[in-house]
Amino acid sequence: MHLSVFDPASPEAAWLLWLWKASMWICVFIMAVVTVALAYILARFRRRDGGEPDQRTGNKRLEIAWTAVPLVLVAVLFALSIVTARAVDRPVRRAPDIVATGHQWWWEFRYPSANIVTANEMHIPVGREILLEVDTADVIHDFWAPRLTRKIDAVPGRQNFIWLRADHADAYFGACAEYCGTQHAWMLFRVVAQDADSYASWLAQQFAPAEEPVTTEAKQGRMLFVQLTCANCHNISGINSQQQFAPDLTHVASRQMLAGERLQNTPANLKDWLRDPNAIKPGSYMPDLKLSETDLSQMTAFLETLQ
Ligand code: HEC
Ligand SMILES: [Cu+2]
Repeated sequence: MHLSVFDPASPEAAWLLWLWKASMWICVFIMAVVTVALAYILARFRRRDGGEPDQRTGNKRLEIAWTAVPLVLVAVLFALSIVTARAVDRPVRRAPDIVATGHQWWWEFRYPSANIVTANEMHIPVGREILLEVDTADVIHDFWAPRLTRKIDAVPGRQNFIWLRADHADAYFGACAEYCGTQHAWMLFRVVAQDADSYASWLAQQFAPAEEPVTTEAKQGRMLFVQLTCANCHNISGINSQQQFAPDLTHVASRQMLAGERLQNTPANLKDWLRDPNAIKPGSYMPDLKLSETDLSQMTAFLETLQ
């Protein structure tokens, strides 16, 4: 998983790279003209024995040339930008496939028609145009999956839309691209593009309610989840519902990473997170719940059942 905008994996990202290259070559041209002119002028008009070269003011032809040429270049850049914008930002005439909501400091991904919700790991089917609605629960964030499409801000009180498509099955890097507070740098996410079959089974798995724990330890953990305040912030379908303040945990164990890509999702890391979230992500809105070592083991055992 890498972030390079130079390796586009969708038509939209390819358009953006094309625009970038066109602008770059125009800039290279300007720089070449300026450098050559400067070198020529330095050599040709350097001070010689005869003292100062003769001084002149005003040259209509030159003035017209250095007004007209930049004007043309700006017009060309403008036209290229319009063409790219039209290709990337197509009109929105239907309901979104996915609603991405930025939170300090994690991403919620809601699939209205499949009735599922997940965090920091967005799955999409390969080769299909996905319409994404981008919202925020608090401050301004920015959704950016550089190999898949352009950036788009998540602005309070606004619904923004963006088209997205991945041409190959892969995991694509994503980030919040608008400074949004202390843990902005750990507000990363991934887009997992899958073929139709594995995407369908992912949807089915995420839709299923949380599994009932079997072991005593996990059962204890489930009880703790309800007794402690976890359920005030986190949703686990089948236990409580409709909490949207924090990541949905119904299938937390199925995800690759935790806390906006800050940690690999392993039992040991999960336990560390529960021990003191602020030691791992200082400023995080998940409080240290002062769990005992026994509580930690039970809670971890329970969360690990949530495949
Ligand atoms: C005050 C609200 C609040 C409470 C109470 C709370 N959490 Fe959290 N939790 C959060 C927030 C916010 C995050 C996201 C942190 C981030 O990534 O910046 C989070 C993240 C997590 C994550 C990582 C999820 C992921 O996919 O990245 C787990 C697991 C978790 N909490 C478990 C628990 C458990 C278990 C409890 C109870 C012992 C609990 N939380 C109590 C707010 C809360
Ligand atoms: Cu941010």
